[in-house]
Amino acid sequence: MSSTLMTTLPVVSIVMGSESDLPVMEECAKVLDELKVPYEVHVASAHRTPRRVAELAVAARERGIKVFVAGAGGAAHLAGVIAAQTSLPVIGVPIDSSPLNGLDALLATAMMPGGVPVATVAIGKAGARNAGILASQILALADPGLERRLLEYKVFLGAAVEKADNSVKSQFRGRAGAGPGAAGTARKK
Ligand code: RP5
Repeated sequence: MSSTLMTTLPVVSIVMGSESDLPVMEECAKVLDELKVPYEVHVASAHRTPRRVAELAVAARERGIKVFVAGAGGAAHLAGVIAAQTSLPVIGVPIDSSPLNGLDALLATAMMPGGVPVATVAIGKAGARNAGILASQILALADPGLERRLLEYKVFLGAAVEKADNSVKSQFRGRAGAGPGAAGTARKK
């Protein structure tokens, strides 16, 4: 019962480069809510408020933070700049906020020089959600309760696919060419 996550003090720090990134980064917050992982949220920009980013990175351990999740778009240096100033793990979320639809942010976030890793997830909302799950998986190494909630989440994901499988099969049932209870070759033209 000595787990850090038994407290309400934040253990994940979500940082985004702009308020315009919030609709994407909200997905990270949502999954942390579902998994009951306490977090803090900041807007700080590697380019517009570099000193603020440095303060957040350097003082994170003192605040009890264990993992950073940093999301930014365009020339996305936020995750890398945080990683440069802390030994905490940093997960980077490339955001599709530019004319290049996040490809620029993906490369800027992932292509870090040797020695300064950023664990980069997919572009956009799926990436933000995965960042929350990955942060939780890191924390779960020392938290059996969280590990249990992550396993329950996997069961939930599997059940959703099985439900979809049944739903799609029922839509094809009775159609010419469809096998018993399955899609079969019904879509053959
Ligand atoms: C990046 O520039 C931010 O992370 C955001 O994705 C993008 C646009 O920011 P705003 O101009 O909307 O503030 O630094």
